[in-house]
Amino acid sequence: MTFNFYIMELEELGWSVFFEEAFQNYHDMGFIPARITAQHANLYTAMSEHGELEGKVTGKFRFNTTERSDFPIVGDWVAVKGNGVTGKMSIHGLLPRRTALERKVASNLDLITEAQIISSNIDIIFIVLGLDLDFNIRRLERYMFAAKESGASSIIIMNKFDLCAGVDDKIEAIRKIDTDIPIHVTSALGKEGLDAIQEYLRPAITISLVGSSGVGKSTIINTLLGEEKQRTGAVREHDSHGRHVTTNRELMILENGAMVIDNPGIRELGLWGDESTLGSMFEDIEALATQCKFNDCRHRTEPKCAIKQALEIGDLEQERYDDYKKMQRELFILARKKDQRARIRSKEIKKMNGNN
Ligand SMILES: Nc1nc2c(ncn2[C@@H]2O[C@H](COP(=O)(O)OP(=O)(O)OP(=O)(O)O)[C@@H](O)[C@H]2O)c(=O)[nH]1
Ligand SMILES: [Mg+2]
Ligand SMILES: [Zn+2]
Repeated sequence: MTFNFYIMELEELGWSVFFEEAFQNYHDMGFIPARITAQHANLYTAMSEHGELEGKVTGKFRFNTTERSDFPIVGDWVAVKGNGVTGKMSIHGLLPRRTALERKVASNLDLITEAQIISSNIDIIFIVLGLDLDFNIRRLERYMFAAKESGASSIIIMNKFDLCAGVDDKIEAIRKIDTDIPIHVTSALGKEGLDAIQEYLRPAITISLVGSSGVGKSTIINTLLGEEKQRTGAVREHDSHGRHVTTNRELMILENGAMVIDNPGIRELGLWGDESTLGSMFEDIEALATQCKFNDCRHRTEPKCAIKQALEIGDLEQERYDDYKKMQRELFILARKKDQRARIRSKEIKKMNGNN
């Protein structure tokens, strides 16, 4: 017997055949599945058939895990030993992620390049922009890249409409990057335009809100929740310290059964992924490149270069092209670092085996 008022069915938490199959071995060993809803340092909270549970990963899990991205994060399904009476659990395994929103993090002066998972097993990403802040299409491109890489679908919310005179030119700029992505204009504070957002909130659907600090992510969630659950805050001066109001990720369950993850504002979204995703965002550029005279045209001094021609006559915006090159270069460097890292790893493993 447990003391939880309401015990959720796994399907209500987003469980599906995908996880069922991945869980089979754990099931045979007597584990139960749970979905991570919050994390404070190394202490996790999760929802399960036994209600809410709290606990850490086991020593063995820790020992066997080298990549930061292989530790559980909010949204993940994990295999646990749990006790519904005490509310305690220990986490023994991490199930594969159906979708994952990732970014590159550089630590130790960029010596270690690794992925940080922002949220996992999400269905829809809400990319939130604040219409009061300077509209930066290049920053948005990075969010759109990460969203595409994630495997989830995404929408754009242009919030704080009450502080902005016009949005048409901004929408037009977005349409140049993506002709299909749904764009919604809202005022979370004035509770305007949120009916359209409500449509996305379906039972067992997981939504993650991302965007810079102060754009109104938590305010949107509060409005959707119908209560002031998430702390919100005025945008302070653009100093680099202590500007973020939300400091912890949390998965919340709305009354209608949808789940939302509030995220701290992201200052810089380092690209994590591969070039094919970039190609799908810049199809026009890739198509132009196929029309260059030379197959290996670098679009610099080569004659009959379709890209240079398009730039000259204004068919292709210089800024957009520059950004494409920049992102391409960033992904190239990332791929090289990943390679280096994999080589070091395999050397380490060989060494270890050799010493045995
Ligand atoms: N005028 C106006 N202000 C808004 C709107 N939405 C949010 N705000 C205000 O903007 C400030 C920042 O909102 P938050 O919801 O805390 O922003 P956030 O995106 O969660 O920020 P972080 O948690 O730091 O990432 C608060 O003072 C809100 O009241 C809006 O539609 N219009
Ligand atoms: Mg917030
Ligand atoms: Zn060319």
